Amino acid sequence: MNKQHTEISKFLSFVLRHKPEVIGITLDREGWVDISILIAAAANDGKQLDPDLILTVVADSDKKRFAISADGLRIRAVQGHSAESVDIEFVAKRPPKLLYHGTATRFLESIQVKGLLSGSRQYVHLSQDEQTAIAVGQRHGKPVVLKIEALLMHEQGFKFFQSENGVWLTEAVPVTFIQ
Ligand code: HQG
Repeated sequence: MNKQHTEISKFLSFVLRHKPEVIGITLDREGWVDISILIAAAANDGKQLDPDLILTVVADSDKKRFAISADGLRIRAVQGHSAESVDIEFVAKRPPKLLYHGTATRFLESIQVKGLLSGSRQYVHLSQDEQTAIAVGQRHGKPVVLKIEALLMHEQGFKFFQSENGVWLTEAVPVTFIQ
């Protein structure tokens, strides 16, 4: 991804996950917006996008952050939302025995007391492998990887979901399930 594409990806993450109202668009409950509406709204905000550019950024996104609807007309972020208007109906899924959460060492003390909380996002994000979790944790500081007893949680009634790009989601993780 070149610099221009990374900038567009960040812009799309911002408006499609967090603050659609900043450019005057609304997302439906499943997080979708018409690509043509997005382009027009972005133009009013001084951001020049076009359909090809958007499709390129979506295709090149390392984490597959975005999806295009089957008819090619709409776009959404597949996970990571904080916007309250969005409530994607993820299908509950049985997780593997262990999932991983990458965080920074400075958060450990609080996590040991409160467990993992979703904060401003709708879900706690969990990774399928330790390598991915390290990269996630590094964004916040000195990384540390927590092992989560996901299957045990699932067996005790906690719901797990997996977004289209493989990220596992759950509402919160109580301390007892964190190794
Ligand atoms: C921490 C990226 C103190 C939590 C990644 C994390 C991911 C607590 C931070 C996705 C806590 C929230 C999400 C507690 C949790 N006390 N700190 N009780 N409970 N935390 O960015 O998981 O590149 O909202 O450990 O790849 O880091 O944006 O969540 O460190 O999939 O596509 O609070 O974002 O994807 O930080 O990352 P975030 P995250 P994208």
